[in-house]
Amino acid sequence: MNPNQNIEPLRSRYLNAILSGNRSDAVKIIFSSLKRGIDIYKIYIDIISESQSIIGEMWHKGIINIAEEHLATVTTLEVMDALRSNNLNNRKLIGFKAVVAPVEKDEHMVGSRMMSDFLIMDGWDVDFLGSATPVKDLVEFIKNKPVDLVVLSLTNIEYQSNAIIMIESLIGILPRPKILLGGLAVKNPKIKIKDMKCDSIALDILEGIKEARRLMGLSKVRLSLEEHLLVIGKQIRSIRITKQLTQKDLSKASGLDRTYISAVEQGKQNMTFGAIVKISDALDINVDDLITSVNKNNLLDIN
Ligand code: B12
Repeated sequence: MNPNQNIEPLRSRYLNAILSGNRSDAVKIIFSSLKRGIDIYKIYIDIISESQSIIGEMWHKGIINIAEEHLATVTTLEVMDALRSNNLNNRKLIGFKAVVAPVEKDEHMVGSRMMSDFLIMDGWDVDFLGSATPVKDLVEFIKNKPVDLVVLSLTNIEYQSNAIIMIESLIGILPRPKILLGGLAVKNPKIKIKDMKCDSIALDILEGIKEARRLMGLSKVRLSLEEHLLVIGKQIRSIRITKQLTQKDLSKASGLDRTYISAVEQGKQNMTFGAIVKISDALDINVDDLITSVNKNNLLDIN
């Protein structure tokens, strides 16, 4: 399958699966999309997140009731469990602790759970607190354990005063954790950015992960050799599939053995520079683009 293909049919199948609470179908749709080369971030955002928004809108419009909405949401959370577990194998722990919580009274929790999963896949130790934690309890919770970063999610703009109070209370904790804010409401024109005394505000999950790292002084991400090889291998596989080439085609065009290509794509082959040039030529891309893809993709291709 071409990774750039129209994602709509997959989303529609996924939506039907979660609406009927069919966990096994939902997991199958997501994992087969992953296998076919669809980027994991695209899966989270364009399939899972979009479907959850559609489900929520159906509830808001009275098309489904709260029980049906809950069934779909719980099914999605189970799919996210499976997806996250599948992506932990090659993760390198970065040694920082984060607490992720929606602001007080905000019961929208799927977005913050996604942010939490991405942090875990990025190597963070994360406590995810589910929905609507009261300020007092959050502060007590954090006082009792050293936390490097508190990630707050604000979905409903009506609760922005709760976000402000929460941030001000967290600022008083010693040692003071860094505070990052995100969520649907931060894009709302009614948001009072200047009243939010947090350390950073991120508009989406990828920016959130980058900001989280930057706040810890990790803006320059250095990858190990294994991680470089994994990212380059995934990039080669993705470009090969986009160009509708088989491994055999790429082997023939590059003059490299098919088993070598297979090992490269799995990140198991420490390529010579000559092999990188041959593969780039065969894929009709610049060597530079292949190498710099490492910097662009290390946060996307967390697995
Ligand atoms: C699903 C949903 C619900 C579900 C929530 C289920 C659950 N357990 O989470 C239910 C049915 C419970 C619900 C209830 C309500 N909802 Co509602 N809901 C939605 C809906 C349709 C989708 C939200 C969602 O889950 N999206 C999927 C997730 C994955 O996306 P997301 O939350 O945006 O998160 C993404 C990003 O924002 C980001 N992100 C999230 N958090 C963070 C944090 C950081 C740090 C970073 C970097 C990124 C990040 O990452 C995610 C992936 O991209 C939205 C409208 C919409 N289309 O978005 C309305 C919406 C948020 N709800 C709304 C409202 C008004 C309500 C109710 C007040 C309705 C009512 N009358 O009771 C209640 C409030 C309950 C409460 N106390 O909070 C309004 C809010 C409007 C506003 N004032 O801001 C919206 C916008 C609908 C609308 N168009 O009016 N809702």
